[in-house]
Amino acid sequence: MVFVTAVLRSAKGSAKKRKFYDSLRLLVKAGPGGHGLPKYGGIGGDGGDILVEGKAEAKLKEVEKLHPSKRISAEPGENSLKNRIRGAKGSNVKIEIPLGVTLYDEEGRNLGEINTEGDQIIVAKGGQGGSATTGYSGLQGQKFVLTLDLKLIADVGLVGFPNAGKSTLLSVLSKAKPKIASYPFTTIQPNIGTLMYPDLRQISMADLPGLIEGAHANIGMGHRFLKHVERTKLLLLVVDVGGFQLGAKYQKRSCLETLVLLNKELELYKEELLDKPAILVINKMDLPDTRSTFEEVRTAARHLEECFTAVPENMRPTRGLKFMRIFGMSARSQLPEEVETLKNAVREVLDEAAVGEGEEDIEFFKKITREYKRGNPVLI
Ligand SMILES: Nc1nc2c(ncn2[C@@H]2O[C@H](COP(=O)(O)OP(=O)(O)OP(=O)(O)O)[C@@H](O)[C@H]2O)c(=O)[nH]1
Ligand SMILES: [Mg+2]
Repeated sequence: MVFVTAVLRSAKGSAKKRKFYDSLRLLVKAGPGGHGLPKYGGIGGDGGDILVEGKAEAKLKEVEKLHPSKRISAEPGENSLKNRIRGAKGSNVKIEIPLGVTLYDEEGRNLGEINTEGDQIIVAKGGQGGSATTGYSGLQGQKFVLTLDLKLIADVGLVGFPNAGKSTLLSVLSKAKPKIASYPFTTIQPNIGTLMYPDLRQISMADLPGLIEGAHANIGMGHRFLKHVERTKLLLLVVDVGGFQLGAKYQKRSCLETLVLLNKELELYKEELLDKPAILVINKMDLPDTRSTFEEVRTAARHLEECFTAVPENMRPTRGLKFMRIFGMSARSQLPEEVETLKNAVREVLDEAAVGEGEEDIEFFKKITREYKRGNPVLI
């Protein structure tokens, strides 16, 4: 018994150490305005604001360390004085936060996103200084619970059921050393690896915890991690050619069923995810008798919508993912030819997608030039 407790404690401790900070709540309180001086018509200084600024190397964990009470207050504005009729503004507080953070107020309203170094958003505005219009009392600053929600930014996101070989694949495509094991939910926090190319091009790839049926409704590791997929430009779906079974009590899903179910989970979470370019890897091809399943899944994946009948009606997606490339491979075998082919395909598909984006820009500029020539300048 002692032994079990000790093991549990140490497991708990290590999980704590490895905690991945992707969300932080802070009570922000902007400074109140200083009081005015009625006798002289003096105006109090405005209270200090609280603002956030994007910094590539910032970490939410560090923000928490700097503000362990999770309360951040800005200074009040100075009162109007006889010898200083206009009170000085209270100092602002700037919180440096990582890129890829969305800000929410306590009602869940989106206050904006920080995606680029130096981006700034005033989250809580200081109170106005007291003047004739306020009866010379300084007004209170804004005060609320701010949520900082971090979504990873990676070029490619690995998506798949647990145990499909996502982490193994990341470890063979990059130098990352994620934990790999033969049980589901080995990955409990996202890992990012970098794919390096001979011409020094680098592509980042995020290995995410496995998804299971109901992930959109937060079953399994679920929703919490699906949000990271939103920020990637390319989805790399990994399915186990042998299918998936969570445990003896659960229904076994064939390889094709897992693919359709992943499609469904992505769709239920956010339909736009289905518009992202995608690559499919049918993994574990080293296992015996996998050829016919591979052929079946490859053919089906080319027109996925036609195969939705493979799953019960309530699990069917309405729209299918479009795979730009489909591969069968064995991540564990690390065959250089397979690894190189996939690595190059990732790059090609990202580049093809980027060309698409460029074309949209060209269309946009053509449109504003046309409007401009017609004498209708367009505000951008
Ligand atoms: N036979 C075979 N086994 C593989 C292959 N790729 C991965 N595995 C094994 O499958 C198991 C799961 O691999 P992981 O890379 O941890 O799978 P994962 O998708 O990251 O799993 P989660 O983190 O739980 O979502 C490990 O035992 C791997 O060694 C493969 O190509 N062939
Ligand atoms: Mg993993």
